[in-house]
Amino acid sequence: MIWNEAIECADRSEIEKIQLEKLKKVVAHAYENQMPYRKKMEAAGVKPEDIQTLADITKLPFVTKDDLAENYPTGMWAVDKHDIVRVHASSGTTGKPKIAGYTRNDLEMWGECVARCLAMAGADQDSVVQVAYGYGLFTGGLGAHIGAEKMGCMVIPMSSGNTQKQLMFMQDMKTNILCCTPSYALTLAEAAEHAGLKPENLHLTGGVFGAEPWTEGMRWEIEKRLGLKAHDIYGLSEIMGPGVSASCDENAGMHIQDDYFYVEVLDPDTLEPVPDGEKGELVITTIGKEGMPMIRYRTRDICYITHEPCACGRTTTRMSRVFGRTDDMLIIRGVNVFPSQVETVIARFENKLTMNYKLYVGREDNKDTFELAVELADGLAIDDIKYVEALKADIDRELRSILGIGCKIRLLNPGTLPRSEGKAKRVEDTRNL
Ligand code: DLL
Repeated sequence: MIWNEAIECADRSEIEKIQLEKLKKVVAHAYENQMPYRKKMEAAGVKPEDIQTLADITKLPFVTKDDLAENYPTGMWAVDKHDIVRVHASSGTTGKPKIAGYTRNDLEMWGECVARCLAMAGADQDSVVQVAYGYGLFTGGLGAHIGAEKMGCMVIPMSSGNTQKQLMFMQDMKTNILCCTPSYALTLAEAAEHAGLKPENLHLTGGVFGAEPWTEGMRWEIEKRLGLKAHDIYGLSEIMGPGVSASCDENAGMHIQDDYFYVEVLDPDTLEPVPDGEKGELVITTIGKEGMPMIRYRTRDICYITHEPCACGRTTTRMSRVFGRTDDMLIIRGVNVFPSQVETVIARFENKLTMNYKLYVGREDNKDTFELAVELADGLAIDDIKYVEALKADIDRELRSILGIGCKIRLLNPGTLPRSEGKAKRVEDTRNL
């Protein structure tokens, strides 16, 4: 099913007409109501009336995650707080998150975008949709939820974790659409196998998996082990959450909701556009959002796009899967982690730890592993087991409160880690994603 054929299959010229109209509107809105962006426009000497064609977007300044940090918590909001009805947040580069505010219209738009994505995965009004993304500040749970509800599905708001219970609901409620991270889909597959369940004992037909990088190999494995068709869904909290784009049955890239997001792919060094089919940094302009419009937001995600129509009949712009990032953000068990956040925690133990640390990220039994190795300060005894264990517990508590996930901690004698001779290599990620 195509949820909104009029838009998703419109002529490109029709789509571009809508985009231009909405681009002009959002630029005027930001200029009037988003002071940090107005300042940027003034510094660049550009006014809303300078936007007369879609190509004029290149006259506009970029927004980055630093703008969100500098204007923390709500300086990038462009409406009165009274009009914000929902808040979500994701990791910032330090202890403070990036906070997004949504108006009622923004939530309506979000539901529409996600409904389109669910339809790509075969969902309809009769579907039973099990949402196993986390509910809370993370956009995954409530984002998938709002789209499934809009579609009129029966939504099971499981949130993540509780794997045995997930399997019980899947069988007893005859879940046919599963929404979760691809790594959690594999965990569920493994648990199902341990419980002696075969794909045919489940009723799954489609999966809507995203929030972290994954590979074609993982997709095949999930499809085989859960007996469903796996679809990729992309999004980010600053822009909206899940639903910016998703893949259809053709598995030929993710369809972007062109009437809500205008995308550019730029060379991350020169910030010049690259041709369709060439990899670069995805830059997104929200052309329908009120609460926190983002103009030319540098996602740091690497992908390519195409404007060719898809065999499914949709004409929307398609993006490839995400190949990586231009910054050092890691996604571990679905949670965004910046090494700088870990550094903030280490710095809090200034008399006990040195700033010599290394993060090891790997994969065991389809689960991400995450370890912090850090050197003790000079003069501290590593063989005082009681002291070391208590210190580890303190570090773990602080890390959990900032990162939202736990981490194995290894304390080392001073001088153990190799010293940097240039850029310190703080992260060893062996997951090959
Ligand atoms: O991960 C939103 C989301 C929830 C998307 C559920 C899909 C499903 P954030 O926590 O702000 O938001 O993280 C956004 O995650 O910039 C990408 O680097 C990465 N990411 C999201 N979806 C995908 C995907 C949500 N399908 C960051 N493939 C983004 C690869 C993805 N990376």
